[in-house]
Amino acid sequence: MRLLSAAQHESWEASGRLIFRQALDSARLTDIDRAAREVEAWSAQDGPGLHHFELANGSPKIARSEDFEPHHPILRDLLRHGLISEILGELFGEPPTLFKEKINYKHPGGGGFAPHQDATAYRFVDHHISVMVPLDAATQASGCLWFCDREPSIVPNVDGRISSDWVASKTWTPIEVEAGDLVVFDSYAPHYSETNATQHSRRALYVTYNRQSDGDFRERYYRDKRAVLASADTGSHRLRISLNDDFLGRPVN
Ligand SMILES: O=C(O)CCC(=O)C(=O)O
Repeated sequence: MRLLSAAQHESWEASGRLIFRQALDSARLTDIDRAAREVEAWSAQDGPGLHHFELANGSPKIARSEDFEPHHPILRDLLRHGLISEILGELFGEPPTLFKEKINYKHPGGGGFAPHQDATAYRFVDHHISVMVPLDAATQASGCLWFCDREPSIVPNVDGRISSDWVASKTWTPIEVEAGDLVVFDSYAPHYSETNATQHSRRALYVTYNRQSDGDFRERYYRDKRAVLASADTGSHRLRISLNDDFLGRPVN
């Protein structure tokens, strides 16, 4: 049975994004929220996962956690079974394979992301689809995602940051969401977000998949990413948390 309507498929083909309002029920959301807080606590305890910190509103804050799926059964279940996998299966036309997972916390003052396509950061496979699972409301003030319509290929960029002329030539749409919504987007869909200018956190879990027939690269992706970040020459003014040099948060000294 098809999960998505003809109109949803049409909208996906045109824009490279789909929004599902209140797709997760409150019991599921409570479990995910608790799990995300456990992962956040690991960052302060030298626990499992890959964690990145930024200077936000004058003090060090956790900016991102990654590579936690093997260590958290509730998140593993969410990422590998049920609604999200089913939506991805229908969009890919075959079962999805998990490529990577992350939580962007965007606590008050937390940095935004310059316009980019995820495709320039995701090695080993040409095409991915990601799902944003908001854990808090994301508004224009708190740094929601902004998209323009999908592109068929990589657009002009430097280290993943799309050129400002190209950005200025497009129309960008803010996607404001609540906890419980899902935003599905293609790895060629250009997007950006602003700094969180509110007093509330804007946490979001992002989970990325590729087609099963393209192979399972999750372990290799994290091995490669840890090696690249360890050798990245970031200078003192930029913080590198992605293989794209797109994060606008400030480094902790
Ligand atoms: O969470 C955000 O504000 C933007 C996320 C994003 O574009 C990314 O992590 O690549």
